[in-house]
Amino acid sequence: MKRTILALIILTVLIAAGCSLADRPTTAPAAPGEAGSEAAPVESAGLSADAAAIAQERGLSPDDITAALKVYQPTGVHDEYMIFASGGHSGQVLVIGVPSMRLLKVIGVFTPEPWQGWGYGVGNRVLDEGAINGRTIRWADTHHPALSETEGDYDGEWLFINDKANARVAVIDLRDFETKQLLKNPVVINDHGGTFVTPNTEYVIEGGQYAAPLGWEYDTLDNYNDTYRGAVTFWKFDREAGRIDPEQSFLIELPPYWQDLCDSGKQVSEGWIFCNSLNAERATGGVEKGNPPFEAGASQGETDYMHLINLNKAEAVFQNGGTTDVNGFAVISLQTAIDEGILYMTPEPKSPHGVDITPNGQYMVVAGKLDPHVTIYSFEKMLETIEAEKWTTDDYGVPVLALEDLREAQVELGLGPLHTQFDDQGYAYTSLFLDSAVARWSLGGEYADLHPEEPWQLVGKTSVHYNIGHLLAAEGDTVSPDGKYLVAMNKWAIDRFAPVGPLLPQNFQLLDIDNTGENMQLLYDMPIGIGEPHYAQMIKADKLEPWEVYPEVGWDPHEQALSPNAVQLGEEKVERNGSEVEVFMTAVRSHFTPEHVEIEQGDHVVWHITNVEQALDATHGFSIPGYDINLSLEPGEAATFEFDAEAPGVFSYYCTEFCSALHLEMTGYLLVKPSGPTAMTTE
Ligand code: RUQ
Ligand code: CUA
Repeated sequence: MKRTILALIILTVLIAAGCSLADRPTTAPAAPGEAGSEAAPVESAGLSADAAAIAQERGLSPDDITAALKVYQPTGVHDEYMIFASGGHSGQVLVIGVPSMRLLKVIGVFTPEPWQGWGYGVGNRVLDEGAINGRTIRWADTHHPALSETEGDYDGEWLFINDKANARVAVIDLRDFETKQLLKNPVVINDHGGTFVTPNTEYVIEGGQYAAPLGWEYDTLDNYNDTYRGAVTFWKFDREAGRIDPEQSFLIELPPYWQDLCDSGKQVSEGWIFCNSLNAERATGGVEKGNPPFEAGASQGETDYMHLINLNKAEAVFQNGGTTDVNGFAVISLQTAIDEGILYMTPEPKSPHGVDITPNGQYMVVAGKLDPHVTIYSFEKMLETIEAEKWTTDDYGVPVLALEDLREAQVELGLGPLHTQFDDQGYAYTSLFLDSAVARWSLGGEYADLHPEEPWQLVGKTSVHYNIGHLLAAEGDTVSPDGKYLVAMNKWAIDRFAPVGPLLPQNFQLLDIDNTGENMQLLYDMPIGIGEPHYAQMIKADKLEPWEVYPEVGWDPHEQALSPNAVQLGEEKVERNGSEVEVFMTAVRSHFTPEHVEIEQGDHVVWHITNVEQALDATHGFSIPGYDINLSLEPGEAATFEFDAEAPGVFSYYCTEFCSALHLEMTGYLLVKPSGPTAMTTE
């Protein structure tokens, strides 16, 4: 009997998690034009005879034609929005234009990126900051990018992203779209619910995931309840310095409940942080020992816990020295968090995933993977309940506020609700993983006047292809969402694209949400051929002010300042000091100076190059074969790299960017003369 129940639980969870093949679409690929309602004659779209003939020949429906017209960007016309998307396992960030869905850039972050010279010479010093226990880590599982905010709105200045696998956080400067800092969390080994920022980017939040002893200590799973812990980290961002300051950062110890996603309070709820969790059962797995597998064990209970964290109080405790030290990092203990009124919890239905705060900051929206509803909690009711000291406690003594006391509404949406975004017309949008759909539903409270429907109701659903994870609307997680566009980030592509072997691309689908009511038109499919993107944010492109070229010739992008090693035209030279050789080189169309660098085997070489150009797009590359050197020198950029000339021989260095008609001539010889008696030299 017990076994049957276990089997049933496992089956339910498997199906719910989308692991069953039965819930995958098995239909043949859609025929062109199928997305359109009926095959109405193309003339109804009012096309010219030429255009109508093309549409006819390609089998395009009127809906296809409007979709095409909504996304097409004539040559030279820039996109209205820009998406910053996680690059998943690639460890990078993808930049995509909307509505065209054209890939604009892949930003090298945690992983070497040859075109940008990221990790082959100069990039190493940032990548090396991400080392763990002295081990170089050259990949990451990036999940949640976060644009910097001012008063709860994207300001276009900075971008942050987490590495779930290794609990690392990166800082990217949007003046040059380059990564400036990688940080390894010294207390936890993995994360998930990050990065998110507070409304003025004072803090970059990194939520936890799989509980473990803090500080990467060892303990057996028998002691799970006592020594395993969850965590949420608050990284202090220093805008002036353009860096996170670990000295001003701290972490709060949490019960071992597998904290999942987090979101920052805003407007009325500014100063609070909300994180959900998914294993209140504290299951420890061990299916091979006859225990329930994690997926069943962690899904037994009816509810998990949303964590309600008072950041203002936590900050005060940190500033008053109320922390302990773990691996040199400030930690607010669980007991302190309880005693100081920093931490409360409230139940949330079955294995929740996303927690998203409405633009006015008044509601926390939680979606449960195994529950067909979204649950809407009221921030005001939360404050009242805390004020009234009305709570029970969990096993660790954390105050637990009753769900009924905080609940504002519950809306039934469909199967597998995950994440929620907002628009400017009083609607929320929730991804439905199992239904493979985007649900539009109406918000209540002060939003009720913005739309014609009753508050807290499902309004419409649009099918997407397939198994959507996150979704993002234009500025859809800020205090002032734009509406207009929504992108479904689909985990499975199945039949959407021409086959490319067993590993299929993921599918970003663009939806038009610039209207009210049921109708959200699916406009475009964009295959993503790298990593597994998770979250992304969409910003109005005119909020970004990236540099066209570096501000001065000889600029060091890492320091964002003029480099002391800048080389100006006419100052090129090679200096020797014992076995130390220093090269000062310039690059300009279409030559390097010097073109001969003659050194001895065993020399240590420090090599500076400045691209002295200030013309838009006049980038040069620089590579030395055999020495793993590859740089990208954007206009004005100065770079320095070092190596030991261990291998003798003739190495032709050359420019790797097709910069001019005489690009192939942009080359030179590195002559490394063998030391000692040699066979190779003539004589
Ligand atoms: S999450 S699995 Cu953002 Cu839905 Cu990482
Ligand atoms: Cu410079 Cu090619």
